[in-house]
Amino acid sequence: MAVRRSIIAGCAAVVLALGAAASVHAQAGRVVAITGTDAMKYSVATIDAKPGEKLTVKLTGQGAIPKVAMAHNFVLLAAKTDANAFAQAGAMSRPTDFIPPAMKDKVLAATKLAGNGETVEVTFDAPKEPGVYTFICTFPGHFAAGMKGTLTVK
Ligand SMILES: [Cu+2]
Repeated sequence: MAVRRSIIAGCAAVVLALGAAASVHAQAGRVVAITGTDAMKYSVATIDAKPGEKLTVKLTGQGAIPKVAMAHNFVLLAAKTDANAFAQAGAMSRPTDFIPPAMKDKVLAATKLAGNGETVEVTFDAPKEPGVYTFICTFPGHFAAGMKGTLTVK
């Protein structure tokens, strides 16, 4: 009985492992590679997507300034979100990677912070509703310096 149970458990583990590998591959979606620099700009500021399209944004920090003073993230905001208010509230939220806890419901997708030489990524489904969605870097001062872009769903 114990032997039979372990064989069944073993088979289940293999099936689970195969399933996980297959779904990781399927979940990557279209990759959008973006670089964030010390100039506080995204190398890609406009992204087009189909409604509901699966996307993986990979953001790489590139520069010479230490992470504590210069890091970047990619935060996609829900339609009609006040990006300026979000960035200002975010600037005071270092423990949550500058994403304001009170406005968390406005976040459609977000990466962690990438310092110089680091790459962070997030996989998400583009909104189903056609429109123009704003993405911003919430590191203090970066949105004000122009670190923003748009995801156009059409
Ligand atoms: Cu930034």
